[in-house]
Amino acid sequence: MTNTDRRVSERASLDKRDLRRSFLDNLLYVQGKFPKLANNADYYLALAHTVRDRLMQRWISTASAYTSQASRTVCYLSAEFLMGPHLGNNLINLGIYDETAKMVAELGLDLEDLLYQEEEPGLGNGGLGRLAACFIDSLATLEVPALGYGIRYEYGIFHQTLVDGWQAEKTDKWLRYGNPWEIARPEWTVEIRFGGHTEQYVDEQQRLRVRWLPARVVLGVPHDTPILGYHVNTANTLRLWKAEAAESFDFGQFNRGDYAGAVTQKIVSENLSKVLYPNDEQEAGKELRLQQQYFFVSASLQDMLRILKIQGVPVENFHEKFAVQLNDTHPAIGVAELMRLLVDEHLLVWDTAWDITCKSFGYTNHTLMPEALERWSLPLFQRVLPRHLEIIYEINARFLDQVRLRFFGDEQRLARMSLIDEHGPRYVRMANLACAGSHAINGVADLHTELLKQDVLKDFYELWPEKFSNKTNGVTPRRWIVLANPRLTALISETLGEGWIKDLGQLRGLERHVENADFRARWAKVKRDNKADLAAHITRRLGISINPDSIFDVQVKRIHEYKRQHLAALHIIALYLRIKANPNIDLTPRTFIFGGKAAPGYFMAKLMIKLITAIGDVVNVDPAVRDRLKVVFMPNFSVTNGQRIYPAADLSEQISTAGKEASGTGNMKFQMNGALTIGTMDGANIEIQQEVGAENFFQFGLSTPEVYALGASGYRPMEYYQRSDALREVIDLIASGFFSRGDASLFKPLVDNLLYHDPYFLLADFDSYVACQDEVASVYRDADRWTRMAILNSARSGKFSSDRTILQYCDEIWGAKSVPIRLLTQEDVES
Ligand code: HBZ
Repeated sequence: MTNTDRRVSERASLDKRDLRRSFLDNLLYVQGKFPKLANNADYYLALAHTVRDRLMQRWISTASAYTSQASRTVCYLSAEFLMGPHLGNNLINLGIYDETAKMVAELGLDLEDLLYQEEEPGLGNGGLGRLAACFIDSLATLEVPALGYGIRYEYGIFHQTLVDGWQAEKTDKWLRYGNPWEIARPEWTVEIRFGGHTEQYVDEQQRLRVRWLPARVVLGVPHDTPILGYHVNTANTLRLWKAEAAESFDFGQFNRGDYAGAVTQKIVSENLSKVLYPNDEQEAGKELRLQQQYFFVSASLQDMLRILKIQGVPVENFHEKFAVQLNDTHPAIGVAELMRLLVDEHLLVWDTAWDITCKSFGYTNHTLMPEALERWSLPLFQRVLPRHLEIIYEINARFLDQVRLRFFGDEQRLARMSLIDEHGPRYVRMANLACAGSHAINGVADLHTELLKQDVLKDFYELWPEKFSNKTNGVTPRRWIVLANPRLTALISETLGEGWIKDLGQLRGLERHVENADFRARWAKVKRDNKADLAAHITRRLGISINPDSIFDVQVKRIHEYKRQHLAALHIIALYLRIKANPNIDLTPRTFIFGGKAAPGYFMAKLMIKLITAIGDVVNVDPAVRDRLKVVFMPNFSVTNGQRIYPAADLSEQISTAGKEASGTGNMKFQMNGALTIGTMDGANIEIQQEVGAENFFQFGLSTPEVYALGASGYRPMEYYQRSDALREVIDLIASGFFSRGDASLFKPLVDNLLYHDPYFLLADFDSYVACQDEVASVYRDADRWTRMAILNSARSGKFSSDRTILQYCDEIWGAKSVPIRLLTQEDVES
């Protein structure tokens, strides 16, 4: 080997000595530091580059295999990818986590410290964005050709701090110190057009065509991140688009002397990928959001057409090469954009183009809340995407003809199904566009899919029942067990071998060990150690001391009324009142841990955070409580924080109003890590209970039909308040100003909302919830029984691996198959 050859293979080598050499080299040549001067941030970046080098051979081998093979590629279009930190995950998937920990330890460093240096890419709000991240992990692990397409937001989800118990938002400057995981690909830049008008013309074949004359062009520059599968050679690509101005200066304006005006144009263009919108805000008027959606969808579809061309595949075969999945309606404009590209640019006839479009797209719905269904006001839409509005009118005309034939004379149905809402001011309905242009429509849990068919998408189901199917969500066990919970991973692997990591169903093997007292003791110790770690972290960060032997009762997720964090708050107050009434009461000690962000414009959610922190301020210091209750709100819940929290939880709170939570995925992360669930019969909770058995699940509350019936019969929350002494005392205590230093007005909006409206039925479910929590407390006292239940919960969590979910999408929607990757050698690459 020549010297250069050795350098190249050393950079791909997984051998510990080579890792050390590369690590120190990168510190020198990438960071420009030597050990004496280097800080942990330098060491993190040196290590990140060391790992990235080792991904390259796999990434190139994968790209090369995909270029030469005719396999179908999954294109997952999502406005959000909530990835979490890459370094630890890549070490695990490469199989060099332990080697690397030893290597850095020999240099006097702690791998965990280095991992925590990484600024996580928080390019998502919550479940929907995190689902996309779990899916691309599973696609790579299952060796399925796939591309994730999204937006490279310069600012991800805001950073949450607490100021006097209120949420405060700070911008998330995740790119501040650079991003070692991405590679910009300016050579594949595309142009995205906006605004202007259209005109008709006659082409050479004397056919009438439409030309779009945009007012503005923005560039989309792809930034690629390798997504390595677990213990495979497949490294797929997450391709995120950054917006740039078409010209740094508008020379026309510059020459006219308007330097500032020219620069303003540049800023306007680059705003497109500037910031992630926090959800739950009124969106219909947000022009920039529609522009963002079109920006990344158009860039992605153009990119697919470029790939098709390189491979010499005719555009007529687009759908054979690509399965394009719409992660909710945010990318639904893709239906109209693909039609435009095929008809206006590639000159296909309408019917052919429509056939290709419908065969390419699948649509996943993530919400039942009617107010969350996306729609854009017609004038706004017309202003931003004039050509697409014409295309949508044409799709709509043909679509409604079909409906008219099937449902003769049913004018109301036509009005409901139209892609244009004409009830008042007119809107484009994105869910209707997604349904019309997709061959497959799916919900994300059994109940959710049933409710879609019966309610939100009923008309579409009646027209096309064959398009509908369920795909229950899942989460990746690589990040949520192996990386987050090394102690549990070691115990399980010692017991079952390592096969479970890629085939989570194998966890069933743990059931055989439930009756083994030694195994139970080891299981309990893992949980106890994880709890001690989290307790220490909380004490360090928040100065609250915590008893690791108390029940860790955890609710982490976005803050929303339908998720009912305030129901948990009412329960805490009920326990507090019991102590006040009877100071020596024998109460099972509990630590309530909350985490989650509220949309900045969502007043009630912010007030819920304030209520929780206010309860903590009282309960945590009241000597009468004698440390039996602690209330902690952990600021800035994120993927990174989740990785500390799930492994330490005893009890998982999944207490949404039945029929409101499409699926939930946090519920699955808790279950895998051996927490028991207290939950309503909502979303995937139902399937979790089916798997673990009713005897291993704490169920409470109204069912969906009961919620509907109560709502229809005229729900009067005040009656529940009057009937239940415990409930009345709790509400009265909040209303009195006890938790707000005597200021009775502070929580009045929340209290009044519960007493007079209570749209999420907290008061109706309160007694049932408290009784169920009493059962939790009593079971917890039997430590052995609790541990058995915890083991069974993990053992029966196999269904909720995202590998299972992805295999179902591949078989039933995408028609995609695995393509194993052979590692290219240095000679292959150079020849
Ligand atoms: O998607 C969530 C559902 O609430 C949850 O039940 C489900 O498990 C999860 C994955 O299927 N939905 C979201 O997370 N939705 C958003 O984050 C969202 C983002 C932008 C929006 C609207 C919603 O404009």
